[in-house]
Amino acid sequence: MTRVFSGVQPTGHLTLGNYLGAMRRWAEVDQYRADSLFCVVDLHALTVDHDPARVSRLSRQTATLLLAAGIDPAVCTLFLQSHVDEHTRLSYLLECVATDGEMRRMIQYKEKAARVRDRGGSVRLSLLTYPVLMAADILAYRADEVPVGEDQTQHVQLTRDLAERFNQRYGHTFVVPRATVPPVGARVMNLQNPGSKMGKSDRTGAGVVYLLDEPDVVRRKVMRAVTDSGRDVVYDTAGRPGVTNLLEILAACTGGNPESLADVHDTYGSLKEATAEAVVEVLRPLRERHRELCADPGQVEEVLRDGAEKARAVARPTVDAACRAIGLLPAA
Ligand code: AQP
Repeated sequence: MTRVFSGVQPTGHLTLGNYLGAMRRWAEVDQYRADSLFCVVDLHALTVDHDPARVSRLSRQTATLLLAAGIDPAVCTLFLQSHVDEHTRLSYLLECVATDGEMRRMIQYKEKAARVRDRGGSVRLSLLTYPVLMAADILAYRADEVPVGEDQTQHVQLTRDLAERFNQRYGHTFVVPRATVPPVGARVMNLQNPGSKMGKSDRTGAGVVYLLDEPDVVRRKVMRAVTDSGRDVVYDTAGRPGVTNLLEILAACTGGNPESLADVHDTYGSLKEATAEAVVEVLRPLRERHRELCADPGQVEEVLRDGAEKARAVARPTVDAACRAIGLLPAA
């Protein structure tokens, strides 16, 4: 059976980008067709300046939102990365096959490091090595597929390179995984700045729809989305990024085709209204389920405890095999 692994970082409140690019597919498709593991990758949240109490809070909230989105622990495994030591054990072994040049070429590293430096901060070493830990997250489970948004495909390619290199040098140990991205919604852009990805670490949040935004807040953000000069609704990523982003969001929420939707709406106003309502409707059941789950926090903790146990049992034999292959003696 195909195995799927993917994760989400508790670095902020989850966004519509996280949902349309990744979580929705995990819940609606992947968990039913594959042996699936989904992980709140909390160690990755420590790679930038962080408030410990906030990371704890967001880790719980992220797990709760995954359940609210329909992740069903009866058919898949949901857990916290830091609860399974195999991730960090394997990460070190992979650091021994990765090169610093490879790390420095990662687009996300360059962007995030530049942001840290612009704010006068120092770049943490863990930000540079983050893609190796992500490779360990995936390879520990011998995952075949990694369903992600477009921004993560470079990291999955690196994971493939490291797996192939390790297998070649030390004997076949890892499955070489492949990224899968959704046909629409793979890169949801910021509503105020359609040249940038809608991200949860955005400073103002004005162009970001958060999954827990009230319906009126969602409507306001979409209605204030930056559009382009010109009046007609045209699907054109390079020439009309703002309008194209709205068409993509509308298509992802309604199951339509973004190019055909451009013919349905004559004005920016009509497109924005339709998009706002579609987003509100997509998020409604998720918000309701989240409210119910918050009333029973013990349930989420139990899911995470069971999930970590299941995940450990899958990861341990592979990580032990990697240790032996690279030359480490097993503990007596
Ligand atoms: N804007 C987006 N459009 C489509 N997919 C997206 N994803 C994130 N943003 C978008 C996908 O969501 C999954 C989990 O993302 P992550 O937690 O690993 O964080 P990230 O990719 O670094 O994105 P964020 O939300 O923007 O976080 P920050 O601001 O902290 O960097 C991934 O599959 C991702 O592709």
